[in-house]
Amino acid sequence: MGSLPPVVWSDTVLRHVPRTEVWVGVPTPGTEVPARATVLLESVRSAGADVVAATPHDDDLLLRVHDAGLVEHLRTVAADWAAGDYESLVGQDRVVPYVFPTPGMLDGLPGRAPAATHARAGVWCYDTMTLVGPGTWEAARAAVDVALSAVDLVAAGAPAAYALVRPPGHHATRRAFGGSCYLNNAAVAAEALRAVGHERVAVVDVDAHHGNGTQAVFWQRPDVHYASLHVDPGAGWFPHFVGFADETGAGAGSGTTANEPLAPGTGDPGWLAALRRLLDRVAAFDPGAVVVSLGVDAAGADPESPLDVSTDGFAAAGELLAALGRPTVLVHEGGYALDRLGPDTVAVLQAF
Ligand code: SP5
Ligand code: ZN
Repeated sequence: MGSLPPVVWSDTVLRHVPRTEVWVGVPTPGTEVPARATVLLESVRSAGADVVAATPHDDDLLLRVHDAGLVEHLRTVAADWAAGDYESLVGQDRVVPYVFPTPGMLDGLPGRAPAATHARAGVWCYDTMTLVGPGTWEAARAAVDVALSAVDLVAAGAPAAYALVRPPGHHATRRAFGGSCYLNNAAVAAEALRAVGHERVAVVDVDAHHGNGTQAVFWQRPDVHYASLHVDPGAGWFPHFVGFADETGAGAGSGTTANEPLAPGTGDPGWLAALRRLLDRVAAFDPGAVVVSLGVDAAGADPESPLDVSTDGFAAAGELLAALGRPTVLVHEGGYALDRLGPDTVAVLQAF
């Protein structure tokens, strides 16, 4: 049992309460709950980690990743929804989209900024599962501060630091949120590592789902390598449309994306073999620093993924990630089995 890297924390991440998510038209209980973070905090404390408070950071790095319109929308839409009085009109206090101005809807026409808040709700969002409520913006923005504070620790010489955050980020694209994610914490951390002088940065995404947002942000970037192993979207799993093995980047970023889609049911041997293949590519890229998108929803017990990774498997993954030998910022992503979150996350962190 080694000691853990420093853990960065902010109470404000607890303020996002999804309550329900609309899936196939039905409000189902949200799984990305505040208790995830409190369970993780208790687990890392019990394992002896130093927990340090996040410090505020301005929007400069956030705006390298996200369109200012998305940021402004998230900052204001909950208050606008409350003022629109949807709660008394229809009993809904969460921002829920009902129409999406997709390329197919506009079909080349010049779409206008909508007058109604319930129409605006679909402009910056791509699913019906990622609702905005009171506190969502505050929590999502705090998560970015936590990730940036973890980068600060590594920039100051720590070999690794863990950003204990929620809501997660890797499904958030430059101009759209979804998949329980609002702001892409890991992508902002990668930009921050670039900004402190690392010429090449790798993002290794071990969450059970493909990080379509992070891949999209860095798709054409030669300086940031995105590598992910995840349940095969071609087998019917979120994010469905992307995350396939033949997606390897474009333009100047050709060859700086790598995906290892895995069959549902894949356990430790297949998962770790895929991680080794990805890490060989990352080592050849020779990054100055690494961001790990640390989702632990590949756990066998997880309600959101059909992968079957054990706590020993996560410990082995931690050893492989640490063996890259690069300064590493670990940013929490998914993991929804509350009894597995702590042990699996600590198992990864102990290797550092
Ligand atoms: C960060 C992360 O792990 N996001 C996962 C988002 C996956 N969401 C897809 C959900 C598909 C339907 N799930 C049914 C559960 C209903 N509560
Ligand atoms: Zn996930």
